[in-house]
Amino acid sequence: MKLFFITGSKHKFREAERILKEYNVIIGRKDVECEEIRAENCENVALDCLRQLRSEVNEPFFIEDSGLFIKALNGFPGTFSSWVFKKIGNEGILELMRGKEVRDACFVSSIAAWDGKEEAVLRGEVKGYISNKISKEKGFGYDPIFIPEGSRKTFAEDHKTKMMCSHRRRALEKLAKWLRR
Ligand code: ITT
Repeated sequence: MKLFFITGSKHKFREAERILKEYNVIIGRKDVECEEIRAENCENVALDCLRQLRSEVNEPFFIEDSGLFIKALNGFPGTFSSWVFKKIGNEGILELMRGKEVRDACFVSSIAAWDGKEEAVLRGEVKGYISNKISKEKGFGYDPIFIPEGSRKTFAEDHKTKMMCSHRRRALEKLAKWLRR
């Protein structure tokens, strides 16, 4: 079955392509816009988006809504992560976090999928911390400021670890399992 990942993000697509290949799931990319609703959690955003796109996309597909939830900021930027990143970036987040001792954060990935018959919502998350500075290594989005639990390096500094334990991997593994059901 050919499965499409509908996303405007090449980075998200590349990661998903690599991870799903391990499960013999081959994906293609399509970039079709959907209007993201305001919601407290990524699952609702992803499911609403899936339902909007079902009338436009005829093949099996999935979409993903991800977000960074920072404890000391009451979950901000959460479902607004994409917009906030464009507006204030990692510099802005570190500015908001200045002087905060509790640096816990959680990256969430919510996938909404349609296999031609049924729909499903699959969630993955990884707990961690917001670093004190932006790491210089490559990595997209919030990768240069997110340190996963049990590590001292950001996702940008240690991409190998990211590919093993990320929010995206955890949601994609559930997707692969659901497709095989
Ligand atoms: P689509 O909605 O078109 O898929 P997007 O980039 O808008 O692409 P999201 O709304 O899911 O995707 O992403 C929310 C933000 O979180 C966005 O700014 C990303 O850069 C960031 N983000 C998502 N996953 C990330 C990851 O694995 N590492 C670092 N930042 C990530």
